[in-house]
Amino acid sequence: MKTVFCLDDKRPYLMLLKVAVRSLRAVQGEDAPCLCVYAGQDAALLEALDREGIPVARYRPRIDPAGLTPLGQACAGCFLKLELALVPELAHDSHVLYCDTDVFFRRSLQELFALRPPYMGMAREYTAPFCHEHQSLSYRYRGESYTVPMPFPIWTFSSGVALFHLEKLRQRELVEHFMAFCQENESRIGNLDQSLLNYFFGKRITRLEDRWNCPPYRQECDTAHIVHFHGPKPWATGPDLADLRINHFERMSRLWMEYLTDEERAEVAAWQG
Ligand SMILES: [Mn+2]
Repeated sequence: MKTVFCLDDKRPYLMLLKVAVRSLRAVQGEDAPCLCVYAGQDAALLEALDREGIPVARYRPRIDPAGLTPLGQACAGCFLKLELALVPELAHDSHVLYCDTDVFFRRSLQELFALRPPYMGMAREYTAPFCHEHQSLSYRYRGESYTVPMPFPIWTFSSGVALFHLEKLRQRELVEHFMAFCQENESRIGNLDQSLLNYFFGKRITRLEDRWNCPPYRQECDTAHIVHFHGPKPWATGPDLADLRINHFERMSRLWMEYLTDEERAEVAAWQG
């Protein structure tokens, strides 16, 4: 199964991606299949991906950033994962493991790769409560109107790691319906791509165990297979989100830094904040 990442032209995300792929290869072997779906136009960045040996699928998103809210536009890259079933380079992949670039692999993924969730598998997110102002959301597709009742509020699934059953999403125009839902409702939801997945797919999402997506600030992180720098990024030292730099954060940051060259470490040190 391919591990898929998405990237636009935000420079720090390239560094995150490099470590994600280096740690993937450390855990799964040098030939672990991966793909970077790239929505930008930066030749230097493409060169960097090439030097790193990361295969790239250049992709023009269906969800046009120009049609999004200001917050959506600022975070446009996060919506790319919603379109993986439409990426031509993945047309023959029945399942993929999508991961944010801010993850870091620590242990084998074999058990995760063996799972076959009916639609998608995602782990729980503990810091984002499930809440919404709407009883239902609607959208139009091919002249018809559809209503999506909001799922019963239990918890929110994190979109940082998602095992997508792409074949299922391509059946019965499900992904087309989802795109129509996203385009119409991005302005009505709270938490970007994650809310769109949670609200549209609701109970069709299969829960993954916490070890497949664990933030460093949770105590359980020590035994996680995939660490997700959800919240403060590994180089963070400033006051922003300082309350989440607890438990294993410092140690996981150090482990993350070990994947960098001296030059990269110097670059990262200048970001701080
Ligand atoms: Mn993330």
